[in-house]
Amino acid sequence: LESGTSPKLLTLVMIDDGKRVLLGHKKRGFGMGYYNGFGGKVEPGETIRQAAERELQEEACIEAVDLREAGVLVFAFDDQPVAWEVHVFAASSFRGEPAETDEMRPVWFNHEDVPFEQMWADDQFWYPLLLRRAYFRGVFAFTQTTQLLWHSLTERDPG
Ligand code: 6OG
Repeated sequence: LESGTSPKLLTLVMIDDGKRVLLGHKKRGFGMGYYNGFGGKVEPGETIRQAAERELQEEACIEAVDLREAGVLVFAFDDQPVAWEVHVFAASSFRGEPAETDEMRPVWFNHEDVPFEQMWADDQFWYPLLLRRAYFRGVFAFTQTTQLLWHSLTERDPG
């Protein structure tokens, strides 16, 4: 493989206390205007888990207590040279108080009120699996950045 073909690694942390989920309203950059979990790019020299912890601290000002691997999402965009591999983590408890940052405004949603119409189109498919703690792997193809063309979602053993 050419060096340019390896996927870009990112993280996404979902805080879910069993009744409510904490989402951030993204104020700038990629996915602006959408509600999403907290995360970003894995930096050189850090593990994927460390990146997840760092981004949660940077974007929501909290530290997860019981961070677990929830699944992996692969995004292919027709206008991006490489696929994105997003490692999804979940936690039900955390230390600190969620606070607004330059990037995100945190908002709690009851499970029945999760605003899927203001979220990335893939979320409605994998969120139910996350809630019942099924480890998932999804592949999603997007065009014009946000239009979902195709997807595949499977449950599997972690690892
Ligand atoms: P920064 O640009 O903030 O990292 N992300 C997505 N999340 C979902 N649910 N669906 C998508 O569909 C996504 N594409 C990217 C990964 C971007 C953050 O947004 C997530 C990161 O947490 C395409 O550094």
